[in-house]
Amino acid sequence: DLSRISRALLSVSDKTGLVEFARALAARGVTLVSTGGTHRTLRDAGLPVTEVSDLTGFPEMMDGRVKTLHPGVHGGLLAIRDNPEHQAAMLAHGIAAIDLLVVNLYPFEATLAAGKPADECIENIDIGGPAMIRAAAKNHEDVAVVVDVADYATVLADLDAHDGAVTRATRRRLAQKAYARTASYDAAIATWLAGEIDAAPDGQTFRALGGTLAQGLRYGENPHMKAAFYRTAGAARPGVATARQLQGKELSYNNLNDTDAAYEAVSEFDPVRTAAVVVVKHANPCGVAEGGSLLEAYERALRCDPVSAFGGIVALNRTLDAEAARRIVEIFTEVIIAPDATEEAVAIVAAKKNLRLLTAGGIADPRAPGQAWRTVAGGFLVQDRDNAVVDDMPLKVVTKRAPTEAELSDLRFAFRVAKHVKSNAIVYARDGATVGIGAGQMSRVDSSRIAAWKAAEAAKAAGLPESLARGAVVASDAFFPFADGLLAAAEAGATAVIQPGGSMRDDEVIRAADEAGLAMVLTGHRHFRH
Ligand code: 93A
Repeated sequence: DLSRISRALLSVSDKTGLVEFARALAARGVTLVSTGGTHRTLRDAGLPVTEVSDLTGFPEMMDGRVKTLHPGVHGGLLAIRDNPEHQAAMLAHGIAAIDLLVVNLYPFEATLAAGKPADECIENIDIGGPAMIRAAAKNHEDVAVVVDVADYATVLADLDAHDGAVTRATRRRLAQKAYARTASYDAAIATWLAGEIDAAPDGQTFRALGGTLAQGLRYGENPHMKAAFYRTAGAARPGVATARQLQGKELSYNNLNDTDAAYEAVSEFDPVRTAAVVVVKHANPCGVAEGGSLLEAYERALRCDPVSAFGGIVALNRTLDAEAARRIVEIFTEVIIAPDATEEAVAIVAAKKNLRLLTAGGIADPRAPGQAWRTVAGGFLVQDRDNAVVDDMPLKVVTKRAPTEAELSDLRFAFRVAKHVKSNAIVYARDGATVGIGAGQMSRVDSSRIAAWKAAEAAKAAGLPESLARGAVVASDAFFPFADGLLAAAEAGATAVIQPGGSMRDDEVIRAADEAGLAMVLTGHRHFRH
């Protein structure tokens, strides 16, 4: 579990804390090796230090472009200590093991940020540094690698606590940090080059965030905006990035964004338990339903808001079959996405030349961890994807009346949908189908009113005398700050409510629910989505 540190190679551009750290290493009996500038700094401080050229037998050359790129260095970093063949190779070629690598890279990002000319940026692309960092990190079972001045103290603390050795836990942590550093370094270079180059391979100008180009797009959210679609590295989540387009027009930026919203929403429904369909418009669901078959689920989803469904995206959680396909193609639809499609369904969709049909190859796990990014001016935000699922939440009944079994099932359904509706989200549902959705309003009570109004409109469209909100349940993605949003729901005829709770005025909201005869449950989890 412990790796003794006998020899360290130091090669740093940022020399902050270098002399102190090297002195502390020397005092613990560590032999020091270093590259030109680092060597000079250490020697001037009076420390005993060998030059890397003594190790390689080569002088640093080509303006320093080649200084550590040599088996004398990389063999010392990569050799597996308890592998006899590796040991024999070291012996045969006079290679000495390096147990600790301390590198910080040529300041590419800082050079770029300072607005320096391109040739200077290029000269600041470090090659030998990342090569050594990656080698040492790969061999972290034997080698410790430090890429951050802040970790000098970490290493010294380990050496003192473990008699001159670094623990495996520390080495692994440092290795992870090392790869994160080289990844972000190369991403910065790639992003810069993308901006430098006028036409990328797809004929578009784009800036990569470290993904691989999946598709060049004709334009972005608006025609004057250039755009491209990237796939990120790592385990692929079934969805837009894994999907095969079987037919139809080229996908647009908005298509991809909406298709993602639709497929992520429909992935909340376990295909073994139920068929489910989500219809999305402008990144919001305008109809979601479960059913005994995809056809039934589609019909019921459509009923929620048939006007908005026009030109929508339809996502299904099971293999698209002929009967569902036949019905879907009757209505103008932009995209259909499903885990798979039967041959017959494919043939039916083929009659609509422009309609895009995508098969994702599977259904995503709503509980899977992951990350979501979004840009802000001059940077980006990263957060965990919302993988909270209502089935896992202990629901707390707070009203005098507890929901019935049927209400409870609809409450869960409505909250599952609310997670995928932009905040403020209010969702009316009944018998496993949405009947009114209020999305994206700045005030919760406005979303409540819109959802209730939509439910009334849906009834009219279906020729029904009474609003579909009557006798339905309602979900709110976040707590009701005041009783008014809840009262709007009661007035519309809802019988039960699901919401996170946690407002300062929860008591007032619960009292209002009791007075209106509503059953209410709290989830303790919020599903903001902006
Ligand atoms: O130009 S390089 O890519 N070629 C190399 O072989 C090499 N080895 C280390 N740059 C290289 N380095 C980098 O030099 C290190 O990553 C570090 O940033 C810098 C330290 O140089 P010096 O010790 O001369 O100040």
